[in-house]
Amino acid sequence: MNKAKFIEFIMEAGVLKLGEFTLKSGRKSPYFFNAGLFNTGGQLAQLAEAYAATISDSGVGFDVLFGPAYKGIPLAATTSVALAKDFALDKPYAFNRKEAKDHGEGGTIVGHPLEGDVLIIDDVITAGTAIRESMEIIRSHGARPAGVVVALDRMERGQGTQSAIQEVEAEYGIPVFSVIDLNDIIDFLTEQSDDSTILASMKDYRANYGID
Ligand code: OMP
Repeated sequence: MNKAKFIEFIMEAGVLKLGEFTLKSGRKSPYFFNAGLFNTGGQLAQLAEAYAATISDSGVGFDVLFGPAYKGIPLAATTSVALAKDFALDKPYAFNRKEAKDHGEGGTIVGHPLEGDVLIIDDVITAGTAIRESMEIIRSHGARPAGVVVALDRMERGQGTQSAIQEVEAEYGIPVFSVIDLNDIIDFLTEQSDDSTILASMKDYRANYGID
């Protein structure tokens, strides 16, 4: 699926919405990507295929695919299926519980133990807060982060003047890959949409919160 087809897909699924939204960071955004709204098997299959293609194209080496709770759980599960079926890459996967269990199997990690090089799969990076939490989980299990793959890179400034993704790459020495980024959405809207107000607010947002 190329980028334009992926953007059509997420708009039709109601996952990418245009309007007015307040983000976790407090920023007011003219668009929002809600991965929780992928809610059919067919949609998950298409989404997983897009993540798997991005991982395969990146060539990143890893031992375990890790999806942080909650939204990362179906992403890790379905993407590992797509990697095995479509890309002959049968990799272990894992996710965490938010609450530790003190009986039965115990612990916070479900699936394969977090060991070796761990590729994180998540929905969106804005300011990088959620991704840093995943890094801590991986390190606390004695494993190493190998990289991050997200559906959408919002291309926003992180804690300093660089983008959140550049900061994560520099701080942890790992690559970050995305299926699409904000520029892809703006390019798509430039070609498809005749609503110049939306396009203008997207560009304003990029000018305010993006990097130079
Ligand atoms: P950071 O932790 O700032 O990188 O923001 C990423 C998280 O914000 C995601 O994991 C979501 O919980 C949420 N989010 C979205 O899901 N979609 C968006 O378009 C924007 C955000 C957000 O609040 O920044």
